[in-house]
Amino acid sequence: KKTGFIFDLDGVIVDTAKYHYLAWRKLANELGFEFTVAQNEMFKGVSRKKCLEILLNIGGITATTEQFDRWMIEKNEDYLTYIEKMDRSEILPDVDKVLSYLKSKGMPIALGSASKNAIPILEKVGLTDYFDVVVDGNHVTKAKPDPEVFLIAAKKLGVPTQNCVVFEDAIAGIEAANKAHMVSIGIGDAKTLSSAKHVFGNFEEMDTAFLDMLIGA
Ligand code: B16
Ligand code: MG
Repeated sequence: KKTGFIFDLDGVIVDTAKYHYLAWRKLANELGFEFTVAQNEMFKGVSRKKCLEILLNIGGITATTEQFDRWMIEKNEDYLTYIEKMDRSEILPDVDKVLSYLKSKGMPIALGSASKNAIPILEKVGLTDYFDVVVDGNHVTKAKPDPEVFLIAAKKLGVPTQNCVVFEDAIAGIEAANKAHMVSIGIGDAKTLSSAKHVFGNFEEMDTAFLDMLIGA
C-alpha cells in the first residue's frame, strides 16, 4: 500500500509570501494606501484574484473590470521579477531532505498549490524532479479551502484520498485537506494551524520515525 504525499508550495517548500507581499504592497502604494505584513497573512493560500479583491477592499477601491485585470497583470509581473532571481538557497530548511527520503522509499509525491507560477518556481529552486504530479492554480476552478486541488492530485497519483498526506502552511489549505479526508500536517504556528492533525514549526522538527509512521499509515 502506498501513501501519497502532497506538498503545498508557498510557505511549505519556499517562502514566496515575502515576494507576494512586496508586489501587493507596491500596487497598494500606487493606489494610494498602505498594506501591512499582518494583512498579508490573509493572502496565504488564497488565489490571486481573491487577493486583489481583498486588497481593493482594504483600500476602499472599486475597480472596473479593465482596471481589475490590469492590476492582476501588474502585480504578477512585479512578483515575477523576484521569482526570476530565486535559486536553491531559498528552499526552506530540510525540505529537500524530506523529499529525498520519501523518494528513496518509493512514495508518490505531488505538488498541490494555488499558484499559477508553481512550475517556474520549482524549476528555479531545482526541485522539479521530485514531483510525480504537479497540480497548481492553472488546473483548478475552486480555490482552497475547497479540496479540489488535493483531490485532483490524489487522482493523478492514483492513491485513494484517505491514504494521502498534505503539508500546508495556510488555514485554508488545512481545511481543504481535512475536507478531502487526508492527513493534514501544518507547517508553521501550532495555534494558527490548530485544525491540522499534526503541526510542526518546520521540516527540521520532523524526524524519519514520523515519516515512517505516515508511510505505514
Ligand atoms: P500566483 P500556495 C498561493 O500558493 C499563495 O500562498 C498565495 O499567497 C497566492 O496568492 C496564490 O498562491 C496564487 O499565486 O499569484 O502565483 O498564482 O500556498 O497554494 O502554494
Ligand atoms: Mg501555502
